[in-house]
Amino acid sequence: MTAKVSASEIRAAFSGAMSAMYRNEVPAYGTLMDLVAEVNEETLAAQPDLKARLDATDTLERISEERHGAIRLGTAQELATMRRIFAVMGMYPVGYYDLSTAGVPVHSTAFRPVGEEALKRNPFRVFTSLLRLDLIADEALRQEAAAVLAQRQIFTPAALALTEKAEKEGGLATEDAARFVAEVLETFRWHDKANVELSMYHRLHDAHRLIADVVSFKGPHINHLTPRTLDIDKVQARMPDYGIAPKAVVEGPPTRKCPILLRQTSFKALEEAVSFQNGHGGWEAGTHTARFGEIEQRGIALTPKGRALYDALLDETRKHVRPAADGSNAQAYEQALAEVFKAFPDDWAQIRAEGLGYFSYSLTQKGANALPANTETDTLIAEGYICFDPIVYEDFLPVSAAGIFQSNLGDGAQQEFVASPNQKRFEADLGAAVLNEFDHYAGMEKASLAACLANFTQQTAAE
Ligand code: OOG
Ligand code: NI
Repeated sequence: MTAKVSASEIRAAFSGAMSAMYRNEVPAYGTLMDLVAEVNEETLAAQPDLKARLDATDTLERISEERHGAIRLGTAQELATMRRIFAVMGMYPVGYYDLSTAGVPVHSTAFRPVGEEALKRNPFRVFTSLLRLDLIADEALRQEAAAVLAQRQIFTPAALALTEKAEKEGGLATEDAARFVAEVLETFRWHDKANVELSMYHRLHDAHRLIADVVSFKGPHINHLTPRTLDIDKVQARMPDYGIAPKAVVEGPPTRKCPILLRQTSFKALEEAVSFQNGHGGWEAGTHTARFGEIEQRGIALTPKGRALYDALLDETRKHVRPAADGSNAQAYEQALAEVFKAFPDDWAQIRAEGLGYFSYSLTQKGANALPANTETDTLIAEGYICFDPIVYEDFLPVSAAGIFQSNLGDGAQQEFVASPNQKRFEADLGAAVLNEFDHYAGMEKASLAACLANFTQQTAAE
């Protein structure tokens, strides 16, 4: 039997290939990457402590690499097949996000590596949305859109064959893995020739811009990639100097000493030339706006209690000031956000004491030398035997995601849908249940504490 390439290696190769393709397709994205690398370098130079910490826990040279991308699929079958393809790369569906409440007719999950080792090797994930034609009022248009989608095949025959092979044989050998990456990349490629006529595109677009984006094309073009920044405010502020237009506000929590969850911002999607079918076997010129670049900065994963507080504070902020798409009240929004979030503790020990966040526990030198028996965890911490570090949030936030969607659908594209989360339907279409992210973080926390305390049992047993 030939040796198999690990799923994480395939994912790393895929993430690299995707990055190269997207930079080439969207030059503004390359500019954003350069800006992110520059700001990350400055931040590390100014904060030697941060640099030392990242050096110990992360791979410093990969700090500015892509952390995620996003696609929008049209049918249940596309989603189910995508799940099998991502599984070959060690990416599994985590979380369910209903975006209907935010005026976007999709629901989503994030395919991502699960577990510390895999995340460390390569954290690349893909936010994957499924279009919900059921939210479109116009029955005739809904049927036409479904008919167009039923005609397309977004995967290459070789991608499907290699996925089957990987499933049967428990992985892929070197050559097959390389071929797999190249074939799967095809699904994410941009197509400047539309599947539909311009008149149909306009009708889809009028129903919702996102429907036009999904239905009009041969495949689910990657619509953005997202590197990690160590200072999101700085990158946001500098984007205009680099000739790229940032969205109005940074999504998520405000700037804090102890970062929580996820902050993200993007540059606005570009208008690109597209050829539409003219109905006589020829083409007619038009444009479409879909592709952009995004950046993210992550903080601690919150417990259900912490998350409820976060959601409540965000809600309250937005009751005072709703960020306008044109940026006219961006400053007022940021001020309100900072003010309201004063109610969220900004100190690790307090966040831990109040049960708001998940932490990873480890023994200090003192604890490794000798761990006193039958002692409460809090006492072991207070006396310096055990220390705790925040567990990083690896998932997404529906309000933030909606903000990213909206800013790229153009101003004035706001639309109301009846809130209709339907996780059961999504999972039936996916062909699997999504993992619950809270269970996952709680498990990591518990395991880290158990590992500390196991040390204690071993020592006493040896005595
Ligand atoms: C996905 C938007 C959501 C994020 O980072 O929250 C997202 C999309 O526009 O397709 O990527
Ligand atoms: Ni994103």
